[in-house]
Amino acid sequence: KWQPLKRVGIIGVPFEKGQKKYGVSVAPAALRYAGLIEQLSEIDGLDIKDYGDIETPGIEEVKMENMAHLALVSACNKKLSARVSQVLRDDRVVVTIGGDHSIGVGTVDGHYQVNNDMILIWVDAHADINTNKTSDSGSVHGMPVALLVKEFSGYWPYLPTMDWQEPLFSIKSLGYIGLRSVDHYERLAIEKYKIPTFAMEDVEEHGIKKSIEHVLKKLDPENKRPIHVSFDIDALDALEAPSTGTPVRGGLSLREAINLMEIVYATGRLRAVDLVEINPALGNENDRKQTIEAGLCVLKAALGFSRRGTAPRGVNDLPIQ
Ligand code: 5AB
Ligand code: MN
Ligand code: MN
Ligand code: MN
Repeated sequence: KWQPLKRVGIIGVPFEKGQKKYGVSVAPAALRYAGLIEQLSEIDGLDIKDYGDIETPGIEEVKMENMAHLALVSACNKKLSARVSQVLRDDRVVVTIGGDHSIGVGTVDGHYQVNNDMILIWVDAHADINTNKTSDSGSVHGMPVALLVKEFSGYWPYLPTMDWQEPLFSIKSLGYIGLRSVDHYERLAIEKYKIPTFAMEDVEEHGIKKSIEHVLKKLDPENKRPIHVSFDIDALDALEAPSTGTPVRGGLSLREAINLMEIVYATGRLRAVDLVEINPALGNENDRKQTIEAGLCVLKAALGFSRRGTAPRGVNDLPIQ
């Protein structure tokens, strides 16, 4: 009964205050400049609408222990959440281009508002499930999952400016793929809450196809729940996607990431994809080009691009002379 939705809505989020390096906020412009809309439009039958960028100027900072720029992160995510809900209500798959991964708070919150039965696949080298008590960096891009899940509310203090966001999403609806740089308390959380996790050694053992299939089956044995994939470009091997703030060697190949997305697409249940942490200011010209190209390949696979190619519609012979 599920069919891939051929209508797509694009949101750009030029936001970088969830981490410390300059440049992630340039990614939406860089991807658009590289031909994001044009390339997606070439996919058979896709109807693309660009919802523009989320901007939140003039927000006043608040102080929060070991949590940088909370008020800015909060304001951006509040606006983003509303936009994500709007795109889904317009009956489109929402594609959000970050920005750093702190924007996962807004995309998942906005998705949950519309589909409260959604499942979340976090594809990342990192687990992003630190609280301000467990984080070594104090950067919110390492905390979005902890902010989102209701099971974690007791681990947070009162967070000023975050009243709009009620964590209702359950950790039981979350799975991980690609992990290889997990902090100690993050690992404790994964074990305590039995989060279905295919870290790199598990991908090694089962292959990427079985890995994503196992996670999907575990979270949704009846194949009936909408899917949200939050894809951090650093899930890819640092040699394949070098222009990112926290690169880690030994990650997914682009081929594996494409295959993962193709499998999710084929379910017909993909309703939201985030592509985050591309930082065009890091590395040289070639690094930047390679990283952006990899991001575009991942998105195209998620939206039904076929590596086999597609014959022209309604035509059954080559043009005759
Ligand atoms: B990313 C680290 N766990 O909390 C932390 O890129 C890294 O969104 C977070 O996955 C990486 O600072 C955040 C050490
Ligand atoms: Mn991340
Ligand atoms: Mn990461
Ligand atoms: Mn990163």
